[in-house]
Amino acid sequence: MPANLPPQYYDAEEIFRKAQTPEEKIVALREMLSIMPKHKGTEKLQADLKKRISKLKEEKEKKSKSQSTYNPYLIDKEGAGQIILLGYPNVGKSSVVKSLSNANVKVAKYPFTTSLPTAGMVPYEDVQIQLIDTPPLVPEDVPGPMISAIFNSDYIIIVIDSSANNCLEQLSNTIDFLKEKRIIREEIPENVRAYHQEDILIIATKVDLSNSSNNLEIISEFYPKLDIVKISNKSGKNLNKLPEILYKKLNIVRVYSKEPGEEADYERPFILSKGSTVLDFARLIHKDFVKNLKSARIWGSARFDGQKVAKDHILEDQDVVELHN
Ligand SMILES: Nc1nc2c(ncn2[C@@H]2O[C@H](COP(=O)(O)OP(=O)(O)OP(=O)(O)O)[C@@H](O)[C@H]2O)c(=O)[nH]1
Ligand SMILES: [Mg+2]
Repeated sequence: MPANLPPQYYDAEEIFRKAQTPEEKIVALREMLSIMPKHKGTEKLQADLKKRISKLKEEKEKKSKSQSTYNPYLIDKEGAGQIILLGYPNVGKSSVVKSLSNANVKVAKYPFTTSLPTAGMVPYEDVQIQLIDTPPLVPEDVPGPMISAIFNSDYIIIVIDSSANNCLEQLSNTIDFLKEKRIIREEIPENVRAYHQEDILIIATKVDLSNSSNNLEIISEFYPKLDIVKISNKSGKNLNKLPEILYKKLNIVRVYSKEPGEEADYERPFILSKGSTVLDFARLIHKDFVKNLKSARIWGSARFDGQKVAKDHILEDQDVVELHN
């Protein structure tokens, strides 16, 4: 069957050919994969692209392990997922991390307070989400290691100060910067997409101040489809909604394991990306499980509790799974 690839695919292929670093190559290959129509005729090509992506990722990991150069912008992942906050100076990034976690971050009236990324852990139900506070993003002057840190995160949030006169500019310049670095692709505002996420979340801070509602009206006229959470670190407005929003944006599911004849282990959920199957879960537990896996029983998303399901059954958030081999 012919592949019938659209012209955008060849554009992405051209970018791939010109790519210099493994990161750039991975972004281009991912783009090729997402543009490619998914049918029988492209199955082989899809598999080939996926293989090339995972090989590049392995190379990248090996390289970063062997390299003794330490990147202080890169924070090891912890918890259910890593979310990075990006935005102009003084917009309230550190305040958000301080409001939601125990992290000891510095908040101050003057800009350029934060000089290196710092992580805070945000509790949500039975998981912790890693939220990264970053130094202010000045589009013309972002250090390379910071860009690696953005690529490395699982989700990006843009923080804007809704009370500032340049509020719209803060947003559009940050979006433009992310587009230029190919961290976000496709046209904005029609459909904002990042290479590794479905959408971008905007946190608008300082809604307790007077200019805020006017500015936010202007922003929603320019960007009618953007997902904006309006908060105040001062009054606390909408802060309580954030942990759940962060969790949902990570696009993950929690799965609890259960041994036959025993209670499920609710203490330690396993984290999988949405759409993962019983087999993916088995892979996470132990490689021997994958080899010998025959079936599984599920409590939660199955039609009835303890239902026997096949290896390719897709898991839902908070499923309890018992593997049989
Ligand atoms: N009124 C009000 N002030 C806020 C709010 N959020 C943050 N601030 C204030 O804004 C100033 C800057 O806050 P930070 O959290 O340090 O901002 P930042 O984005 O981390 O700044 P840099 O580290 O310089 O990039 C501080 O004086 C905060 O108290 C808010 O929601 N309302
Ligand atoms: Mg700061």
